[in-house]
Amino acid sequence: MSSTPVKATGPVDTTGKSDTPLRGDYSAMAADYTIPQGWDAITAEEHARWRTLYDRQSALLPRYAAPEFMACLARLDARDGVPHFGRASEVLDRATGWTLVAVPGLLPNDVFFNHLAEKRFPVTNWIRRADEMDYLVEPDVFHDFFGHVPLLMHPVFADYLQAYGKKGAEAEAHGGLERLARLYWYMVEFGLISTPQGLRAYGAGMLSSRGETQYCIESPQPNRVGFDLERVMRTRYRIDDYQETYFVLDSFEQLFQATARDFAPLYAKLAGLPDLPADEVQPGDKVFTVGRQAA
Ligand code: HBI
Ligand code: FE
Repeated sequence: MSSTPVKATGPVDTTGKSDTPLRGDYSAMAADYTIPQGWDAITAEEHARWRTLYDRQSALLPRYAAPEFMACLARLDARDGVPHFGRASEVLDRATGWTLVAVPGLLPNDVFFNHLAEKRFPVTNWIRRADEMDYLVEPDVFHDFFGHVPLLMHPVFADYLQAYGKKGAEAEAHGGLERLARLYWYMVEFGLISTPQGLRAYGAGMLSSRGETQYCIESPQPNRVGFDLERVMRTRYRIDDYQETYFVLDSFEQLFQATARDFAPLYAKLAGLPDLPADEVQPGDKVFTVGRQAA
C-alpha cells in the first residue's frame, strides 16, 4: 500500500468533506497553525522508528531517486533520528533561505500557501506508529521531512515552491484551488524527472513510500507523460492508492518557468474544458515507456 497522504478531513478539510478527525493536536497552535516541535519529548523508540524508515528508503534511492534529491538529502545529515527542525532550518536557510515550521498536520489551503510564499515549509511534528510503517493516512514527520525537505535545498526547486505558494491567493480569487492542488499533487508529491540514466523519482509522496518508489519507475501499469501545465491542471488524481499517471519533467527549471505566468487567464480557459481522468493517455501526450525514453 502506498503511504501517500490522503487529503485532510476534519478541522482543516481541504477536500470539502469532513468525517474523520485529524491525528495531530490542533488545540495549542498559533494563528498561523504553527506549534513548538517538542523535539526533546521524542522518545528513543520514535527515533529508532525514524532510522528504520530512513534506512529503508535510503537503500532505494540510488536506483530510483533523482540525483539532486540524494545530494540534498545527504547535506541534511538527518539519519540519526527525527531531525531537530531548528537545527535543520539553519542548514536550509544557508542553502536557499527556507526554514521549517512545526505543525500538527494538514493545514487549510490558504494557511499552507501563505507559509510557502514566505519560504516556511510546514512539517508535521509527530511520527507514524510502528503498525503504520507502510501505510499512513495523513503525512507525518517522515513524509514531510524525508519527502519534501531535501529539494528545499535545491535553489531552483525551492524558488518554484515559493512561486507556487504565491499563486495561492490568485487561485482562491479565481476558482483555481483544485487546479493548483493538482499541480502540487502531480509535481511536488508525485513528480518524475528525465535523466541520462532514465526516469527518476523526485516527488515526496513516492520517495517516502517504499512501494511507490519502485512502482513509479518499474511498473508498466501507470502512464508516464511529459509535463504540461494545462494537462496537469485538468487531470484528476487518486488519493488512496498509487498514481495512475505520473508526469515527467525535463528539468526543475521547466517547472519553475511554468509558474512565471499569470494563472488567472489559465483558470478561465480551463473552466470551459472538461477534466481528464487520471488513467488515460490524451492525444498530444508525450508518452514515456518503461525502460526507454519517449518514443
Ligand atoms: N498542509 N501541512 C500541510 N501539508 C501539505 O502538504 C498540505 C497542507 N494543506 C493543503 C495541501 N497540502 C494541499 O491541498 C495542497 O495542494 C495545497
Ligand atoms: Fe506531502
